[in-house]
Amino acid sequence: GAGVLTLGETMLLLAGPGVGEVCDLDHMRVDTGGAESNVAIGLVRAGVPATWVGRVGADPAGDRVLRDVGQAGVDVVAVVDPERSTGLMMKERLRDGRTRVTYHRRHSAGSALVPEDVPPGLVERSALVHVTGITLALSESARRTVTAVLDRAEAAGVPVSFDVNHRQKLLDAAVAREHYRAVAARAAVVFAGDDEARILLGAPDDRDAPTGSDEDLARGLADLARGRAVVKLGSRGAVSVVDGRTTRRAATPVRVVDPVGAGDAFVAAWLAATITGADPDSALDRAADAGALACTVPGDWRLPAPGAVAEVDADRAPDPDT
Ligand code: KDG
Repeated sequence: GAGVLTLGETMLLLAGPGVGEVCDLDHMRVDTGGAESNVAIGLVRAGVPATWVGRVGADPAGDRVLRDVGQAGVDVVAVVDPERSTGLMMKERLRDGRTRVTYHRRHSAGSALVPEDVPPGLVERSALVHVTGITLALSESARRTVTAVLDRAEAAGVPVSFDVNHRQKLLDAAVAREHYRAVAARAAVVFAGDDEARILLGAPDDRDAPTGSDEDLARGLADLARGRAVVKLGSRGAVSVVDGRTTRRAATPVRVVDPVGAGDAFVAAWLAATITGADPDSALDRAADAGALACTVPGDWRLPAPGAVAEVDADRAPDPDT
């Protein structure tokens, strides 16, 4: 296969230049972001070709999305939908250090993805298909699109990667759980935060988490999937289970500027390493380093300029959930 295929919604992103709320800010930085295109960009950066399928509106925000993802070297296969607007996301850095994300994406072009948006042959000639729980949560048709792509991948013998990426603002965990489990069961590898792993592994009528160790969570997820799982623990590092081998890594210490997108950089680096033949230990090392580096700059997929040295600050490691 040629490279990695992914699909999902990428939005225009407005972010405050520093600490402050939208109510008080005079100007915001214009950028773009979407979990799946972030992963595609990370893959290309690591030397693995990637294709992103998505839908944008016939509007300037859509133009910007297509330009950013395309200029990063990703093959863009997009439908321009004249009936709907490109989704929008705002990021504010609050005084207490937290990042607040607000979506303007209900009924957006990106959420109107349909199975026909993925051209014949595209899944079939890929080395891997990467999907996330965000697409499952966008709409019924987006969910159908993921299922159709998984059917096609299965028929063609193409492995699937699944990052849970639970977004409580889009879908309640109790509802999302069955969708996540269904996709995880068809995936060669599942990525999840510890909280997300608990959503998948908890009993359906009991939203209280199982109380196992991180390693237990990773093993539980690997059992649910086809033998491979990676649990992202933010500032506590990561644990992977690959065909029975459990690996634990501490987080790479960095000064966190913006943790959003760190999870996507982590996933991209792990997939790129694994596709190019790295062993589970070095794949986890590269993933942890990539996730940490992504925390050192604002933006969901940008990295520090080549040669820039990330400041090391052991007290401020990456946040979970990102
Ligand atoms: O994973 C980072 C994403 O949260 C961000 O880029 C936007 O896709 C996004 C989402 O739905 O939150």
